[in-house]
Amino acid sequence: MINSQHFIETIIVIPTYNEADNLPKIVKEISSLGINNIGFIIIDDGSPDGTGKIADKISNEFPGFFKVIHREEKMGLGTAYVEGFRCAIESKARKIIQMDADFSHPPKEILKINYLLNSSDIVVGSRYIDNGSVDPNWSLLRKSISSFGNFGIRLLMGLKVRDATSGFKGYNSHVFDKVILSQLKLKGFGFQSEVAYRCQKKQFKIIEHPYVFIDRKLGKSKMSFSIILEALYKLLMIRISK
Ligand SMILES: Nc1nc2c(ncn2[C@@H]2O[C@H](COP(=O)(O)OP(=O)(O)OP(=O)(O)O)[C@@H](O)[C@H]2O)c(=O)[nH]1
Ligand SMILES: [Mg+2]
Repeated sequence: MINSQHFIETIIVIPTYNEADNLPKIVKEISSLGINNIGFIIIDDGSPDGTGKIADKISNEFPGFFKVIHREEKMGLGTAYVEGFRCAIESKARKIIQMDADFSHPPKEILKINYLLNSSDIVVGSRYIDNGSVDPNWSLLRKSISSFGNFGIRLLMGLKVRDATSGFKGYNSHVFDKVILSQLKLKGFGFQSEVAYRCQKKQFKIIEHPYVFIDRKLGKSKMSFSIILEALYKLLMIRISK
């Protein structure tokens, strides 16, 4: 249900593709954190497992702002976020928090991210600062892929943020007055770093907040060296284009 009379302090933006089991649970857990005037935007890409229908059902029962954007087919994380952010800005939310649906980004950290947004422009959930880490159960190979990707992207893009590929971030909505959504190019994994790069160029105040990334319990990870190499190449093109 969309209740435009609600003042929205914080909107949680979640892209979904086949998250039927996770979505109801994560919305419930976030709602129980006690954040005032919280809203949700779900961007579902025609998930074959029916996530879109489940999102509609939650929306009908939710007592505040809950918008579901349905897209016909899988079009990538980056374009889903761009649509979600656009909708969040239209709804005049003051703060926008992006996260995955699969519990890799622990919902309880939203409380701190939301709070830190009172004294910063952007908060980056970070696995690579003290008290943050990747999933302790990851294999050495998966850890190496993640840290190689992060190190390579930081170097390539000159990024100061320690977790350059984080998908767990909060923004004060005024950030998008300067970071222009229509200019964001990357559709996949590289999107997170492209946003970090464009935010750094606009000299926003960025705080990193540590969290422990937990691997999805359901489904198999798609991450690989080839995905990272593709992101590195596309990010390089962005860096040398201006
Ligand atoms: N709308 C939309 N959502 C997507 C798309 N691809 C992934 N997602 C969602 O974006 C979030 C992050 O995607 P994941 O599949 O968890 O990506 P990941 O964490 O790099 O990979 P895993 O290790 O498999 O978890 C999840 O909530 C997904 O459901 C897409 O093409 N469209
Ligand atoms: Mg995931």
